[in-house]
Amino acid sequence: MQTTNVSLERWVHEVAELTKAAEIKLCDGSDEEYQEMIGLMLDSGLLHELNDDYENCYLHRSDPTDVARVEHLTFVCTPHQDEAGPNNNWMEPDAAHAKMHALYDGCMEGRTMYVIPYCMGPIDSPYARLGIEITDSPYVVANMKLMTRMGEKALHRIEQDGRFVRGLHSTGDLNPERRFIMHFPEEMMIQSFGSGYGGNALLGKKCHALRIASWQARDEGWLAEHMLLMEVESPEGKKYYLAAAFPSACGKTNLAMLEPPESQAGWKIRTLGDDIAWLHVDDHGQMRAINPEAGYFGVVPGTNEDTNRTAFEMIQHNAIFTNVAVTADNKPWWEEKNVGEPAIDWQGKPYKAGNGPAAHPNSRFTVAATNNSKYSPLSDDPAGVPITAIIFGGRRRELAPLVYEAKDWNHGVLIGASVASETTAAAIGEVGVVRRDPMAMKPFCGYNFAQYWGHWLGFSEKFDNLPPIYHVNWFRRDDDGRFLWPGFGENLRVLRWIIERCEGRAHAVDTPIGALPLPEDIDTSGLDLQEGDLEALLSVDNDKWREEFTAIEEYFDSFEEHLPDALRVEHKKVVNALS
Ligand code: GTP
Ligand code: SPV
Ligand code: MN
Repeated sequence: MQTTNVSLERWVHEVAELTKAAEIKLCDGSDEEYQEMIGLMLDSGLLHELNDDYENCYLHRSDPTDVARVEHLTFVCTPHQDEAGPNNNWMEPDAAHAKMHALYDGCMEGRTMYVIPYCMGPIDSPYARLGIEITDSPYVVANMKLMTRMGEKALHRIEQDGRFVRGLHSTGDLNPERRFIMHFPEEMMIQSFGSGYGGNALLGKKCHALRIASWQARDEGWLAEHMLLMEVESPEGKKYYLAAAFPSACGKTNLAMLEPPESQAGWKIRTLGDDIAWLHVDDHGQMRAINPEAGYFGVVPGTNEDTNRTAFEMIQHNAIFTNVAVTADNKPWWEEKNVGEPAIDWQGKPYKAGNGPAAHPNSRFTVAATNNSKYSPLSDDPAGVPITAIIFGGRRRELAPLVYEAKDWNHGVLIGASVASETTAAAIGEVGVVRRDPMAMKPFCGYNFAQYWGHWLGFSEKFDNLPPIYHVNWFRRDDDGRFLWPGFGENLRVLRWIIERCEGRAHAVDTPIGALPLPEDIDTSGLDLQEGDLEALLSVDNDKWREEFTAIEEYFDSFEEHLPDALRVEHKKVVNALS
């Protein structure tokens, strides 16, 4: 272990002593090292080769009890429970440290401990932040290589800056009874034990870039958000940058890589990020954003030529698949792939119809962002991109219209804070139940939501030219369960209305919840919508919204005296308008 950072050196040796690791390997992030990890995992059976048509692609089957994030085992550890808020599980830091210390004791005996330096954000960006993840998992090393700027350059910057987040991860024995994801924001520390899956184990992602970063962002005056970041270029060549927050498995990756349908000729989409954005207001008062990540850990099921051709092609080379099924000729397979038949399910058993889906509903791909044909080179711009509009959204089979616009920033914060969405397979627990998921950050905000909303509201006190805020819902259904809106590439039609509004050109009608387009304000050329679908998608039922606002108020009340007055004021304004 070679580093000039004395405190890093000391910490690594402390961890090695505690975990009794046989060997310490400092990762350099090279392609050779990546191939070495792949080789190790092929030998140990952690990875499986796939058909040669999928060049340099591999399959990993995680433990069947370890297939998604575990919100009930994820904690924010602060001296006072109020700091974590009712939105987080809380543990007192000393108790959490003691618990984790006991779990880590000897957990890497006879095994290699990998030390991964990584940079979240463009390596030379003032907005980027550094971290070190220590792990005993070669799967984590390989995934971190694809998803972050990892290795020598990151270590060099850590040695220059001195500040970095410390993350310690061990897969342990994968016993769900001994699984914890702990955050110590004041110590800039993450401790994860007992899971090898996604956001539980790839600590740069949700643990660092959202939970710890949101805490830092509050202190430093910026925002760390669960948002995709995309460029939309008009046929005239004008570029717009949208940041959109939807809950897990609610369409961020798909929107970020949107393929314009034939009817939308001349429009171009480029991806900056599919999951996380860090937003800052620059010296000129312009809100800008970077994507801290450098790769995608995306939902596989549902990906096909029609829904997302970009992603479909992107995962045919240099990808790691986790928990998909395979065909008889050893190609990865998943529900709605629309080609091939499953032979072996995600658990490695012969596939039988009636035994549930062949691929796990939360099966994922990992790829470097540069695999994406719509990758924007601006992803590496240290200054980030100027934000045209912020969009919130959720998965609501009822109520929420296709799109509406906030009256101003503070009303937009209320809209964000009021987001509710049906739960998905991205986290362990029941699927399809509506729960409140403010700003799509319920599982990811590293401190009390009440303070977080206060932080958002504070932007309108400090800055004048903040981007307008919108809400979208691609997931409205009729009584038979049919989606009213075709979604995917056709979502561009809605983005076009948003962009036209930002340009001051498009028409809208005021309603108590915000401004909506009329059906004729949305381009529906070439769409085969059923009679009345668009009207239903753009209708606001005041009675139902009054009920919704009662539920929102009850939720806000759970934050007691911490709730910002300005949010109550915004809530009251809408309630008055509704009655
Ligand atoms: P995380 O990675 O968990 O944060 O998810 P995400 O927000 O990136 O969601 P993603 O784009 O991966 O979509 C999740 C699921 O929703 C996939 O199965 C998609 O096929 C489906 N989906 C995405 N966009 C649309 C849409 O516009 N309409 C419909 N009906 N389904 C969609
Ligand atoms: C999410 O659940 O929002 C994800 C997947 O993006 S994970 O990395 O597992 O958190
Ligand atoms: Mn996500």
